[in-house]
Amino acid sequence: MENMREILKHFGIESDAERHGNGHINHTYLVNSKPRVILQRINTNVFKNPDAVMDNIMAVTSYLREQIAKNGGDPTRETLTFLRTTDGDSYYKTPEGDCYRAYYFVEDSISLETAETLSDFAESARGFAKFQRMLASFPADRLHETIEKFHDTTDRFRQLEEAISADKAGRAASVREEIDFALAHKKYASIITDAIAAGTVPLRVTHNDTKLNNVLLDGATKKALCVIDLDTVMPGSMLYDYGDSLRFGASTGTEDEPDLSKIHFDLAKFEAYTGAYLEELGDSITAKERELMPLSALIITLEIGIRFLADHLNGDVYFQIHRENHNLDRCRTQFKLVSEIETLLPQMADIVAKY
Ligand code: ADP
Ligand code: GN1
Ligand code: MG
Repeated sequence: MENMREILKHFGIESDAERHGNGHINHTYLVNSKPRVILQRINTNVFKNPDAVMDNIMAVTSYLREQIAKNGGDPTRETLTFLRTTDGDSYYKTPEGDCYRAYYFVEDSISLETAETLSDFAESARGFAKFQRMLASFPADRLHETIEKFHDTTDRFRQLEEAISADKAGRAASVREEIDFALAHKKYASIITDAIAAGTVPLRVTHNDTKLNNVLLDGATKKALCVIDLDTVMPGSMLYDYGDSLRFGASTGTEDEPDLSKIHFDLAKFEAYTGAYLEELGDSITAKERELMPLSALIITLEIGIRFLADHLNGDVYFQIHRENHNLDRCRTQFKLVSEIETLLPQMADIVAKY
């Protein structure tokens, strides 16, 4: 990729790069330099203010570096290390306005798309919980809100309703069943945001995109190593982080599985994640947060489901798609999970109470 060679020169690197990873938002490349590097084009349609994104990331990673060193860890493997451009900037903007950043590839690590074993999934819980703990004393008002109302489920419903009325891609009539499902579950939307407003659930510095593939495990020990994909680190509720991990990792299938008979919410995975998460967080979690843990998995799964549905209605302008009706398939797995979680809530509450 000639274009990538030119861009890499601005980071002082002479090398090739190839596409890498399964993210839905940024364009990620693995660079064959020594040491290897990740080059990423920031999706500026999603992140309208790349300066704010990079300012957050540089502040958070340098804070984490200090914390990790203080705890006797290895900052070069346990957080991301960004390269400066030859002009000393945290990202490079091409004459066409594309924004690229570069950071070291963490060697001998793995990034999972599905939780194959309970212990790998429990490790991911430890990774995200530790991340939250390390950032507990980070000054939250230092952070920019990189995407406004990112986890405001009520506002996500407003956006869905806008997409239904606009019907830009002419698809609304064909997804009546999914639209009806979404609207029938709207009652859940404001539970976490209301608790934040009432002060019973605290705002913390959270990751906000805690999919399994956003935490690296050590390839040799399989222990949680490094939390990545830091674009959405902002003040938020830990409930969205906790719930989002379960949405993705406690499903028995992939997020875009077209065969819904393969999609179930796995209580054993729920327990593995919950036990490890609570153990790692210790007593820093409040009673209200604990109480809302089971519902949080439902609420975030509903939220992401309606975002996929809204994007399908808008003509697939937000999430990268790789086939026809990809966002609709993604929406359907989420709604299947919502239905199952709804019936499992009492059992999930019993599990939370055990830890
Ligand atoms: P996106 O925002 O598109 O999800 P990510 O930052 O999550 O982009 O990167 C996409 C994928 O690339 C990750 O899921 C992971 O598999 C891989 N990856 C990203 N950064 C690193 C890194 N520093 N070391 C190893 N793998 C990485
Ligand atoms: C996107 O970038 P990626 O693939 O890690 C999205 C998340 C969704 C997720 C669904 C900035 O995450 O909010 O939960 O897809 N990120 C953004 O898979 O919108
Ligand atoms: Mg990612």
